[in-house]
Amino acid sequence: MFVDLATIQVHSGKGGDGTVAFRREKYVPMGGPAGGDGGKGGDVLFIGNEGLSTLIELQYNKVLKAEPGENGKPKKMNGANGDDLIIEVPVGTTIYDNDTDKVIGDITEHQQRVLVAKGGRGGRGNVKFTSSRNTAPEIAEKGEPGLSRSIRCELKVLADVGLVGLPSVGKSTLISVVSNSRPKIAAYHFTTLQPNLGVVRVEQDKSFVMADLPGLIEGASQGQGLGLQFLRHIERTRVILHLIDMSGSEGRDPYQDYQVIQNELASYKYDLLKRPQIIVANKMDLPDAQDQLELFREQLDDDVEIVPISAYTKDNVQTLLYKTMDLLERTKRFDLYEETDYDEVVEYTFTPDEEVFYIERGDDGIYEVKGKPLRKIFEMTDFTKDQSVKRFSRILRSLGVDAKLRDLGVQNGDTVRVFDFEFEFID
Ligand SMILES: Nc1nc2c(ncn2[C@@H]2O[C@H](COP(=O)(O)OP(=O)(O)OP(=O)(O)O)[C@@H](O)[C@H]2O)c(=O)[nH]1
Ligand SMILES: [Mg+2]
Repeated sequence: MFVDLATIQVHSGKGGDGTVAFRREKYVPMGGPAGGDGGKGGDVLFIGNEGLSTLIELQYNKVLKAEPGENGKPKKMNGANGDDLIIEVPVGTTIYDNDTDKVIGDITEHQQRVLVAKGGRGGRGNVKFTSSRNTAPEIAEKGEPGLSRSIRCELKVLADVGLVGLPSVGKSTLISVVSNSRPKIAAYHFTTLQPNLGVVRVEQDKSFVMADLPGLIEGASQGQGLGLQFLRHIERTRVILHLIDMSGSEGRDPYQDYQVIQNELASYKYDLLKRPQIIVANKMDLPDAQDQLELFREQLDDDVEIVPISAYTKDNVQTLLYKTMDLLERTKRFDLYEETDYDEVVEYTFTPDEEVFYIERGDDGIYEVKGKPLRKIFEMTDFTKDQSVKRFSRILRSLGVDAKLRDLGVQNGDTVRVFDFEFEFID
């Protein structure tokens, strides 16, 4: 089954906790501190794989976690780093932050990597807290917590040329006669329900990738039918071949058909009319086609080239391919996303200009010390160890928390809250 949209929850690994340990060996009278550091938590990464063509795997795995780092060990041994979580996606997948709708990365190459959540740093073991003042520290940090993010993946097929048109105009027939692609062809509408890609070899060393897309209908850009899903796949194509059934079969009016599709391309979020286009007048082997084509030429006032063909008899198809190749060569590559579509945060740790802490007064009148950077220091403190708690107090003092509280009128013995913990303020 073809799936081109998936929303998942990812978690990077928590860092391993640092350890408090001391050497206890024979013949070593006073063993020094020997607690190792925790290992780093695993990152969450996406990687492009050209062998994949659907996001179906992600539909069945909604929550994905990288491994936590291992805790530090005695004898100065550090914990092992947690394994990264590497999520393979087809080339052409855009990765969004589902909460902000910003693009985190766009995978357009095989093996391209996008980091979405860095694993937590390992906590330091007591070896690292040894100093001349404290030669036997009972202090170790806990590992830094991992990150959780809601991620949306959208697959937008990578093709140079996209076949666009109403249902049954002959898109699949055309790709089947010019490429290695063999999609289903039938007289009923919506025969094609997923994009088919084919390589078109024009000359010995000239080829391009063509995408046969599901038929569009009026209102597609507003989500009519499966419209938006289909339009998404036109986004990356550089040249559009707009197919029209010039025989006017099924009582259709070719010029009206043309306008319906042009309207949908114009109303889509990226103005798809900016893409260079060739109008392919198909089914020219049918009786009324020649007359209809003349009428069409009179009605059309856009400056777009019209190439009449019959996909069925292959008449003039080679000319169409040369003209398409020529247009492709004159069309620059473009970036699908603008800078403003991208997530500004490059690495998901602290934003440098963020205030380390701030103080608010709670509903009960108690002062509360908060702040994301401080939160991390708090979460990495082992409050079951006296020396760790003391160290945390020292950090608060050096950051200026005590001074600020004093300025606010907090007195000795008053209660102060730091996240979930209540402390007695002692000057
Ligand atoms: N006479 C004639 N019939 C054609 C030609 N091209 C396609 N057809 C017929 O038109 C019908 C629809 O062709 P498809 O290639 O399936 O059309 P499509 O545009 O892919 O249709 P959807 O996938 O439903 O959007 C089939 O019965 C084809 O045999 C042509 O050049 N001449
Ligand atoms: Mg088709």
